[in-house]
Amino acid sequence: MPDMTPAPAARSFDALIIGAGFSGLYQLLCLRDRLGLNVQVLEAGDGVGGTWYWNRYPGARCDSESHSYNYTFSKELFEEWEWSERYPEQPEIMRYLNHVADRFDLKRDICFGTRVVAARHDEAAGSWTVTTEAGEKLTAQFLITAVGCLSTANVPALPGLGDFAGRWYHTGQWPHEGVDFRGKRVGLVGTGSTGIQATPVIAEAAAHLTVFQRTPNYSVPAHNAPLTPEFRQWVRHNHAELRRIMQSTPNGHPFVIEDRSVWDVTAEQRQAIYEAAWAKGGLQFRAAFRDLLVDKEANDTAAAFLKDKIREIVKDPATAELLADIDHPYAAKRPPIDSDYFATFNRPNVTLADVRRAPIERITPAGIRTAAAEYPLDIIVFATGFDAMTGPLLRMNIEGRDGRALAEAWEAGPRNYLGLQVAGFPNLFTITGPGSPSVLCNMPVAIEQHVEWITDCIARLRADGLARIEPTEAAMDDWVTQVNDAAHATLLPQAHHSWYLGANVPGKPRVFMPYAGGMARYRAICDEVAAAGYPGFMRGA
Ligand code: N01
Repeated sequence: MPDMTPAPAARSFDALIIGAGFSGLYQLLCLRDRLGLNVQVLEAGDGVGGTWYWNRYPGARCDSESHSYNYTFSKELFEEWEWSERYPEQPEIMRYLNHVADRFDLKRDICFGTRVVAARHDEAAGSWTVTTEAGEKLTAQFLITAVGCLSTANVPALPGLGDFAGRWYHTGQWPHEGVDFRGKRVGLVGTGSTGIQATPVIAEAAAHLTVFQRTPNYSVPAHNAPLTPEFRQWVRHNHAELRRIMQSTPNGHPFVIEDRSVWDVTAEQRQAIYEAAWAKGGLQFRAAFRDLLVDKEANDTAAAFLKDKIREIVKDPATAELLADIDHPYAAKRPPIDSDYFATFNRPNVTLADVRRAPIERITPAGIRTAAAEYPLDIIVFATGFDAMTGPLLRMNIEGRDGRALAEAWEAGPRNYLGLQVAGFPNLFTITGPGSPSVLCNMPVAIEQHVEWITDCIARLRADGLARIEPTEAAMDDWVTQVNDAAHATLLPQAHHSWYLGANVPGKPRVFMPYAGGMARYRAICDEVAAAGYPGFMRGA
């Protein structure tokens, strides 16, 4: 007898939010508690944390300073939380986000362990239907992606990986129980921010570590340390001032870029400035001069200083030359900061393998074979990054009006208006999507701006008795031009192997994805659009 049980009706909400990291949590709070909407968050992980839930690799730590790596929307929340170190470590960030979720009673509206596999807009109903991996369907008027920019792991398609007799891991999908490196021969592929953080920690534990370097990278010491009680007290008493600075600087950090050119000072003064910036450490190094990211010759002075530091630190001259053989301007790729990365190559149990000149040919059952040698390994760690920015959105199979796939709309690269909405995809908002400052900014600052803009936009829509909003094609075209122009006014596109350009994923369109015009300028543009009644958007009943 056929099963006559009717399919369960789709659960219906005002808004669905995908992801429970920094952005999803705050978006939930804003829509539920400020606007009074009926909201559900869908989260693939079994807990809050987003990027930080998955990236548990050894040494995982944020490169924003801790007092700026938090929400600022609540003075009370800001003042009651105390970070322990200059840069927050992954477990501490998880504690912070759990604290926020509990403090604002957010978890009751989050479905954990729920991965979204499809989202389709229904024009007649004016709603989105979201399908989960378990087959459940949920509908909502508004769909907001809070999926992060770096959440789709990029495991290189190396032949033979399936035959490897040891264990392999991607840093962005790290096992919760950790990995025991003791007595093991470990190969680490990738020298971006992740590889540079993980290398010293794995080297301490493993019998031997081989670092497979394709593109050498700059790195500035983090100089991580416990925060003093005096500093913590200063932070607690300066919420408004810190928020003001972070909201007014191009990268959303709590420091200002020096208003001087590399060419305003003598070579000796410049050297002293770089030495002081090196001694201070962190991302602030690139704030030493205002023209480091726009004038190649100015940038060359910083690049030369940093390469000299590598040669000073690394004792073996051949290894030092390989590490310092950097072919992109400083900070044109995301600049890593480290704790003893270069010094780690002085350890007797660490080897550097140059896979730019001698590429990896295949994974064998015993290890990694390059064009030059075979490296026997027990464990391979892929610190090979992410299908950044577009990857997390495209893998959800989003279909807008008339079933048009986002993947098709973005075939030649992402196109949207203000990094927030896509024509043909009504009421879909993408927090920190491509076309917004996102990864070029201290993320919580970028996230708060987007969440608050989206919240105000929905509130205005409802107050005006309207039900839908989407941008015009013309507004999108203009914004794509602005995103391009902003990138090309800087040196950023000169790093031809950068994930900002999608260059790390074979076959991905080479388009500079984030908006490089600076967070403060971007905020002003978004605010002007809202204040003017949303020109460039179509709002309707
Ligand atoms: O990834 P990446 P990541 N064979 O793409 C190499 C944030 N983050 O995870 O440059 C050999 O930067 C690749 O080489 P190449 C931060 O925004 C922040 O390190 O493509 N090598 C590169 O060396 C960061 O930028 C923090 O030639 C291969 C590396 O793998 C972003 O996340 C910490 C390869 C990937 O570097 C991503 O960083 C960590 C192959 N087939 C991450 N494929 C902090 O806050 C790729 N590579 C501190």
